[in-house]
Amino acid sequence: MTGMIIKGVGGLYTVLTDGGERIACSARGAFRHEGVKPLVGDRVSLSNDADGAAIDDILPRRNTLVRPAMANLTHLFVVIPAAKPKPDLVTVDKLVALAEDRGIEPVVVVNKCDVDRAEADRIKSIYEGAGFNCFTICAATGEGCDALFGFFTEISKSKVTLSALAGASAAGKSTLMKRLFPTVDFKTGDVSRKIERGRHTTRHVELFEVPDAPGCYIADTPGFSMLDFTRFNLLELSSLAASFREFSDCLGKCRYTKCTHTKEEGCAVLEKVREGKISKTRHDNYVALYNEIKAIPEWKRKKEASE
Ligand SMILES: Nc1nc2c(ncn2[C@@H]2O[C@H](COP(=O)(O)OP(=O)(O)O)[C@@H](O)[C@H]2O)c(=O)[nH]1
Ligand SMILES: [Mg+2]
Ligand SMILES: [Zn+2]
Repeated sequence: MTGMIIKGVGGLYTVLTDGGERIACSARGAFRHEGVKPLVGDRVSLSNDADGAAIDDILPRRNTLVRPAMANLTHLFVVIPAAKPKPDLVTVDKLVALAEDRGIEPVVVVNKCDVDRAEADRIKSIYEGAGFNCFTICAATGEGCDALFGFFTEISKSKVTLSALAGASAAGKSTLMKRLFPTVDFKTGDVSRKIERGRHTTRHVELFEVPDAPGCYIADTPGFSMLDFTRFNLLELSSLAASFREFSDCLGKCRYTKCTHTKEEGCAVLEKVREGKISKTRHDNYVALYNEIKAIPEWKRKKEASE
């Protein structure tokens, strides 16, 4: 039997089998001797024996996140408030670049469009212009959410998708989760998780399937701020430009082979910025991130990467 781990607490896993059955199981496979732990999002093979069901093997992963501990993320929905709090697009572009770097499709959701519609539209045009799917919504009233929910259905039509919401505190992630899963009591979940966290310091991730979008799973990751995504050491300076998708046509066309695309003469990226074909905001944020990564001393980068 094969399936996907949708929940894991203290060595006990819930696997949703390809047949649609939920099975509680432990891990028995040889991977345990190699120090490999099954993660939420893992595709696994499992079987029954006298002791009950257990995971025999973990199928190859498409990617792994350490914090939150999960595997095989396909989409990262970056939630940006149009206002209250003021949107921080440098952080947004950091999340987007890190997702790109790991082969996770970033999708931009501009929330609170009721508070500042002009700003919501401005942000939308930046990200659509860069080549991303982008939605403007008001999670509080549900305005614009139908298009977003339609997108969930669309991406999950031919394959299982596994998404997470990321974004600044108070962007509206919890409000959106409640709209997606009106019957799930995330609040209760939060409380019990807090108690568990006090005891073991682990953070549990749980996957929920979107009603009306079979095969579309969203990770509930309470109380964490996408730590993997905000620690920047995981992205190399050399791969930053490739993580800005609208730069891709320019790469390799600059006058200098070692062009950093920040200020050089004859830079093909800067040329497109001047022509208005690449958003100045996105390029400014690229330069900000470039300088931020460059300022991390090598020893610190290595230390953080091994933590
Ligand atoms: N005006 C407005 N307020 C919203 C909207 N969505 C969420 N909020 C409010 O913004 C605050 C933060 O929302 P929350 O979902 O907790 O954000 P989170 O920290 O990203 O989970 C709450 O007071 C929400 O009621 C929206 O679309 N419009
Ligand atoms: Mg929240
Ligand atoms: Zn260049």
